[in-house]
Amino acid sequence: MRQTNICFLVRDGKVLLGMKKRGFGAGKWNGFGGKLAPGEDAVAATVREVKEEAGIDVLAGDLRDAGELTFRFHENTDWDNFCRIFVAEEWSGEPSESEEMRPAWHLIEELPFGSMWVDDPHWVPLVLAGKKIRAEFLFSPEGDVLQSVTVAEVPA
Ligand code: 6OG
Repeated sequence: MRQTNICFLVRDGKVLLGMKKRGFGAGKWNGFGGKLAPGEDAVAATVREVKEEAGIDVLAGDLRDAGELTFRFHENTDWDNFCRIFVAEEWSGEPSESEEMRPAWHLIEELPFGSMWVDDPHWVPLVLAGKKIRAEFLFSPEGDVLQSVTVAEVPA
């Protein structure tokens, strides 16, 4: 299964999300992240993706491990991915738009769920509240309907 990662930058009750401009999940707000490159671990890949997609420098030691997600799709198994979640409250630099993402700050209390993946309401608020989770989602073939949801809080 594809190994991916996702990272949320959090400060003052707000979270930085990126509007995905192309590829998988285009048109949706999401955390920053992507696939692991060969030989990379999840932390190194997250540091690289946050820089590439948002122009932000985050240190490996400032990434909090907020758990993991397993996404499965009927038929489209090449969309399946196992995703490590990270949250950072310290970084340097100002967000800047990349070819892949347009970053913007959102109030944590007012997340734009109408333009996010349908799984997100089940777990994003938990990780932004400081929890560590393990979750599994089964999607319809088109990726727009959830057929099963399992979310568990795990010890940090
Ligand atoms: P690239 O293909 O752009 O990496 N990702 C998901 N994020 C959410 N919220 N829900 C999903 O449900 C997701 N599936 C994948 C992982 C894809 C990026 O999108 C995340 C990566 O950060 C299906 O390289």
